[in-house]
Amino acid sequence: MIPTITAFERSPDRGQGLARDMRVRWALEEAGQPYDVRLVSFEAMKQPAHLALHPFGQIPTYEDGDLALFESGAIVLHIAEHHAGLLPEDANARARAIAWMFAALNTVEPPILDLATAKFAEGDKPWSADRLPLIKGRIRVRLERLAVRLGGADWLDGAFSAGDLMMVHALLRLKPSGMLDEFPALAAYVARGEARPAYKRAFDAQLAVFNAASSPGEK
Ligand code: GTB
Repeated sequence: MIPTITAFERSPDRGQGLARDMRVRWALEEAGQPYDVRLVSFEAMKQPAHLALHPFGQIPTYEDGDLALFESGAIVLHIAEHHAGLLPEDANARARAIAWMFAALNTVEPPILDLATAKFAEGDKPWSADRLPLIKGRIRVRLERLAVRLGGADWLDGAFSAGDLMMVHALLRLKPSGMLDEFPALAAYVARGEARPAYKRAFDAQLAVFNAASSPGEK
C-alpha cells in the first residue's frame, strides 16, 4: 500500500514548488517512500469528497490505509516519525527538530504569508503601500535571528531534519522578493536544501504536473 497525496491540478505558481504539496513530496522523497498523487481542481477541493479529507478544502492531504491527514506540518511529522532520515534518534535532538518544524510554521512563515497576501490579494487596496514595509520589517526581524542561530552551520541543529525541510520551504516563498539575498547565510541554507537530490525529485515531479497541464491539447 503506498500513500496518496493531493496536489493542485494546475498550480498557481506554475510549478515552482511553492505550493505545500511540495513539502510532503520532499519528505516522502527523503524517506524513500513511493507515493501516488491525486490532482484536484479548485472546484473539486470545495466538494464533499475532498472536504471529507480536508475540512478547509485545501491541498495537501495524505491518505495511507485507514489514515487520512491534512496540514502539511502534520503530514511531514507523520512521515518523519515512520521513516528514517528526517528526525534524529536521540529523544532530545528529535524534540528540538520538531521545535524547528513548529518554528518554521508558526514563527517564520506567518509574516512571509502576509507579504504574499499583501502583494497579490490586497495589492490594489489604498493601504497596501503602507502595509508592505511593515510586513517586510517583521520578516527581517525573523530572518536576522534565524541567520544568527544558523551561524556557519549547514543545518539548524546537527544533521538535516524535518525542521530544515519545513524552514527551507517556508523561506523559498521569499525568493522573488529579494529579501533572502539580504541574508547570504540564509540564501545559502535554502540553496543547500534545493540541492538535495530528494528536493530535486520532488520539484521535478510537481513541475511535470504543471507542464503536462499546460501542454498543447490540454484545456
Ligand atoms: N496550513 C495548511 C497546510 O500547511 O497544509 C495550508 C494549506 C494551503 O494553504 N493550501 C493551499 C490551498 O489549497 C495550497 S498551498 N489553497 C486553495 C484554497 O485555499 O482554496 C498555498 C500556496 C498556494 C499557491 C502558491 N503559489 O502560487 O505560489 C503558494 C502556496
